[in-house]
Amino acid sequence: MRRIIRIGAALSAATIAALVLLVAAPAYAHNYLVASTPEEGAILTQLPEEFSVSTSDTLLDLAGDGGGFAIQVVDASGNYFGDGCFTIRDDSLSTTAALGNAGEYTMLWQLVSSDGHTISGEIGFEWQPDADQPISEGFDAPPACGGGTLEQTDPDDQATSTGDGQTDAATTVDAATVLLVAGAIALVLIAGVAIFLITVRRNRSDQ
Ligand SMILES: [Cu+2]
Repeated sequence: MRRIIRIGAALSAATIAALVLLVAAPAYAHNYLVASTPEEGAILTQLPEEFSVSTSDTLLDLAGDGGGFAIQVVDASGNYFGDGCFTIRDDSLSTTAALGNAGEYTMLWQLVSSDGHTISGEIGFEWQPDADQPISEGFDAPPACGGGTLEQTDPDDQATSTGDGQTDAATTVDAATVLLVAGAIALVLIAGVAIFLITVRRNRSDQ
C-alpha cells in the first residue's frame, strides 16, 4: 500500500511539473499589451496626440521596414482614418489620425513580438468630439503610408508577408520551445521511473 502511494505521489509530481512547463513556456515568450491610447471603452472628446499601444518588451522590426506591423482606426461603417503611417518606438506602436463623425470606433493593431511572433488585437472606444475638433472624411480602404490605399487583406496574410527572416525566427523559437518542453518532460519521466524502481527494490529488500 505504501508503495502504491509513493508511486502515485511521484507520478502526480511528474504530471504537475510537465503541465507547468507546457503552460509557462509559451506564456512569457510573447510580448503582451500593457497600455493603449485610447484605453478600451474610453470616451474621447479631443483627438489624442497619438493612437498607440505599448507592450511588455521591445518590438522586433528586423528589416527596419515595419513589415508585420499595422495600426488602424476604423469607424462603425468601416471607414479608415489617419494616413496609414506609423511609428515603432522600443516597445510601442503609434499613429496619428483625425476622426470622423461621433460614434463607436475600433483601433486595430498588429505587431511583431521580441520573440518573432506576430500578435494583434483591437480596442473599442467612443468618439464624442468637442465643437472645435476637426472632422475627417476617412477612407473606405486602409490608407497606405505615402498615399493610396492598401488592398484589404486577411490579417493572417499580412502576418505571412512579413518576410522570410521573421517567419524563420518564429519557427526556430517554436522548435526550441518544443525541444525544451520535451526535454523537461523526458527528465521528469526518467526521475519518476527512477523513483519507481528504487521504491520497488526497497520493498523487495524489506520482504
Ligand atoms: Cu511568441
